[in-house]
Amino acid sequence: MKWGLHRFYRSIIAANITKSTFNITLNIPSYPEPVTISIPINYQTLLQLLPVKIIAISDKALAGIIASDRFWDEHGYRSIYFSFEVEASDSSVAELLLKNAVSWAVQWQKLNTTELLGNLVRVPKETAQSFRNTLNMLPGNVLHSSGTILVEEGYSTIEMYLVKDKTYYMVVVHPTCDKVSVFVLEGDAEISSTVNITARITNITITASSSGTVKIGVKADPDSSLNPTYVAVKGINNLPVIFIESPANKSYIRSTVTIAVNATDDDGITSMEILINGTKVYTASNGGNVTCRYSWNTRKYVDGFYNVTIIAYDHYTSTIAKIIVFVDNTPPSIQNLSYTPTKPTTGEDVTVIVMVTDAGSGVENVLLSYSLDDADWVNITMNAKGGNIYEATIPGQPAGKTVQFKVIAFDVTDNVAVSSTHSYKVTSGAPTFEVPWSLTIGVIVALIAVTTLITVKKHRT
Ligand SMILES: [Ca+2]
Ligand SMILES: [Ca+2]
Repeated sequence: MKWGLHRFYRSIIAANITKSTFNITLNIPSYPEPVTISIPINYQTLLQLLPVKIIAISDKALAGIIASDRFWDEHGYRSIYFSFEVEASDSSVAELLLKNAVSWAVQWQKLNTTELLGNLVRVPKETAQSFRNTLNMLPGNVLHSSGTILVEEGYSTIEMYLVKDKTYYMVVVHPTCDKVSVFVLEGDAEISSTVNITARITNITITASSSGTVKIGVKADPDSSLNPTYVAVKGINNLPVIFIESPANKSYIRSTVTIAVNATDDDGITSMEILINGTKVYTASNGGNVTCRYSWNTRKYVDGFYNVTIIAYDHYTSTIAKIIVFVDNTPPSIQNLSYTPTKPTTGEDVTVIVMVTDAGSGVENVLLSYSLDDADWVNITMNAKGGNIYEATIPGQPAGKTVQFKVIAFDVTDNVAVSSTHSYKVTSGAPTFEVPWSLTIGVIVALIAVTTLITVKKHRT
């Protein structure tokens, strides 16, 4: 470590920070190449540890005293770190330092004077309020927010997609440094103004000359080593608009259906997803493809209700659209088919009665299909009689005709069920003559009348 802590310190304050990676380049004198170390940052932990205060530092920065006051936490504390062995000195100054350190530490008390911005960066309450006021006054929506660390020689990178000729506002909260500077690292944009809202808040206006990804570098004022910082970017961004062409909301579907979706957006659709009952079944492969068609084979799903969710993403946010559909791949059930009379004679109509039910989408249509002596089949619609009963009549036929018939039932989604085929042969009715009951009564009445007449005549003679 001959090259010293000082150089290591300089490497840290010259670090480049991208998203959650801290990239440090070390120039080790006896080593031919610079050594780059990438350290993943756990912002939740790191930003909570800050700030610590440097109470004193020696001329060459080789010795110092650092103090920390965790005053916002009910389990907080005060601590002081001496980078040298202060107790080894017999000087009265050393003793005073130790006494004062202990005295300060035991006076710890919780102070409710701060709040966590974005649950990450601790700032005084008035700074948090000014930050919110500043954001509220700017037009548009918050497109980006993050906690980061600003260093004085390197920079933190904020990456964004900017749309041509649109204006964006980057509000930076820097509770431990007086000034920040911002510059365009990559991309077609320019910083049009930098305004200090308060001592700890800076508003930077950025305009884009063409649409695309822009990398903005942010660094701290010189003489500020490591600074917890909160950044929010605001600009006008319209939400993606989704139009579901098919299937219709609340519709019944069967077999294979096409989920056809169209999405549009001011800064472009970056991707689109289709989810069925929460499971992703389709992801649009290329950005900017605003129409997607997904063939959904519903036969792989059991009958019932399904939520179809479409999510369309632009560069900052997303829109969700939902429909509900009912899958019905099960045909209706045909039961209790009967017909009367079962042995019709010449010209006698035959009535067919059947029960048809459908547990899914419901019965749409029931047909009676019949054929005379194997000729073409004729379909007639059966009448719903209530209680799932359907009825139709096969017209009377001449004797000798053979009639075949069956029932065909459709549900709302066009699943079809066909009954077994029944048949009967029309007879002439001649071989068995039966006297109708009314005729029998008439004959008896006539016989009684004749008998009575004869009896009366016998009495007179
Ligand atoms: Ca948009
Ligand atoms: Ca059905």
